[in-house]
Amino acid sequence: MYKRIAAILLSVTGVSLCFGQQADGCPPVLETRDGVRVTTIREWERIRRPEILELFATQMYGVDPGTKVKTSYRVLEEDARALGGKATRRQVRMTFAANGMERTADMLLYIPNGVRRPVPVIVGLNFQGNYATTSDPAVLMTDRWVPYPKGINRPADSLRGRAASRWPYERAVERGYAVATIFNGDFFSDRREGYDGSVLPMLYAGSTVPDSARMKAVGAWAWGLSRAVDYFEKARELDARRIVLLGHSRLGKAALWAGASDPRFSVVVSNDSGSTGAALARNKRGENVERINRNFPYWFADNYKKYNDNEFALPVDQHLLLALVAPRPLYVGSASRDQWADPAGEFGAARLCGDAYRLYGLRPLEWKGEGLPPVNTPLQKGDVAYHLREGKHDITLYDWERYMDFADKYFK
Ligand code: GTR
Repeated sequence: MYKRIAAILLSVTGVSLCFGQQADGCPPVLETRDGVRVTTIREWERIRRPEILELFATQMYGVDPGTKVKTSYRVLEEDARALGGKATRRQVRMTFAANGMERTADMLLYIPNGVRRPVPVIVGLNFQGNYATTSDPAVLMTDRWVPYPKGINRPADSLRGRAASRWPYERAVERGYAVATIFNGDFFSDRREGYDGSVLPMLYAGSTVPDSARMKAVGAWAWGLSRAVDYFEKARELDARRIVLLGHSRLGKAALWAGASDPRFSVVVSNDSGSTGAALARNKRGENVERINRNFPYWFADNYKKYNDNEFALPVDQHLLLALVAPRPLYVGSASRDQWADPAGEFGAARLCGDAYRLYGLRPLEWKGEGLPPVNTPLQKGDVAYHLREGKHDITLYDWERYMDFADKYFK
C-alpha cells in the first residue's frame, strides 16, 4: 500500500528516484518479486535472472516460441580486395525454413585482410538496407520495402551510402574488427504492415504463445541478431567468442534484448536506445511508454500497452534488462542533444544494473560526480561503461571508436 502511494506520488510529480544510487521506485536487481534476497551467482542465475528474462519476454519484447528453424547459407558475392584491399567483402544469404514457410536475410560482411584469423566481429542491424551503409557499389540492393525515399520505398542508387557515416567499416577493419550488418527489414519491415512478410508467421505457426505475449518488430529483430551469431559460429574467419553486438536507437532496443537473451554475444552496446531500450521507464523523461506504443504499436508485445501512463506498474525497469547482460561487458552510449532518448534515464539504468556485476566480482559503472558526466568523457574503467557524446541522436565515428576501445580491453 505504502509503495503504491509512493508510486502514485512519484508519477504525479514526475520525479523519479530511480537513478543515482537510490533505487526507490525501481524493482531491485537482487530481490525476487516475492521479496527473496539474492546473494549468490547461483541464485541469480537459477532464480532471479530467469524471472527477469521471463517478465521482459511476456510483458515487453514477446516470447520466442523456440521454433526449430532449418537454416542454410549461400555466399552471394565475395571479394578479397574490398576497401582498397584492406578487407574481404562477403555477402551471405541466410535462408530460414520452418512450418512450411521460408524467409531470407542478407548479411554484408567486411573481414580484415592480412591479420591473424579468426577475428572479432561487430554486428548490428541497419535501418535502410545494406546498400545504404556504404558507397561500395558492389553491395547488393534489397528488393524489399525500405523507409527511403519516403512514399516510394524502393531502393535508389542515389541513396547508396546514405547511412555510411553510421558504418565506419574501414576504421573498424583497421582496428582488427570484422563488421557484419543485416537490414532490419529482412526480419520485420519497420511499419504497421510489417507482420505478414516478417519471420514471425513462420515462427509462430502452431504456437501456443498467447497473442498478447507475442513478439513484434523488436522481437523479430532480436531473433535475427541471434541468427547472425549462428553464422559466425560456422565461419572460420570469425571468432564467435569475441562478438560485439551494437545497435542504435530502435535497433539498440533490439540489440539489448538480443544481448540479454542470447549469452553468445560477448560485449553488448546500446547507442541512444532510449525508451524500452536502456532508459528507465520510471524516469518518465522524453519518450514514454504510452507514446512509443501509440506511435509504434507494431514494435512490442501487446501486453506492453498495459503500462501506458502506468510505468510504475511495470514489474521490471530497464536497469534489469541491462543486468541480464552481466557478467558480459556492457556499454551504454547517449548523446547530449538526444533528450527524447533520455540520457539521464539511460545513465541511471547503467548505474543501477551494477548490482548484478558486483555479484560476479566485476566493476559496475562508477561516477562520483553530480548528475551526468560531462560530454565526451567516457567512463570505461569498469565492466559497465557509459559516455555522453556531444551532439544529436545518431551513431558516429566517435561512438564507434569508444565502443572499440572498450571491446579491446577484453579482446586484446
Ligand atoms: C524515434 C522513436 C525512438 C527511436 C528512434 C530511432 O521515432 O521514438 O524510440 O527508436 O525513432 O529509432 O531513431
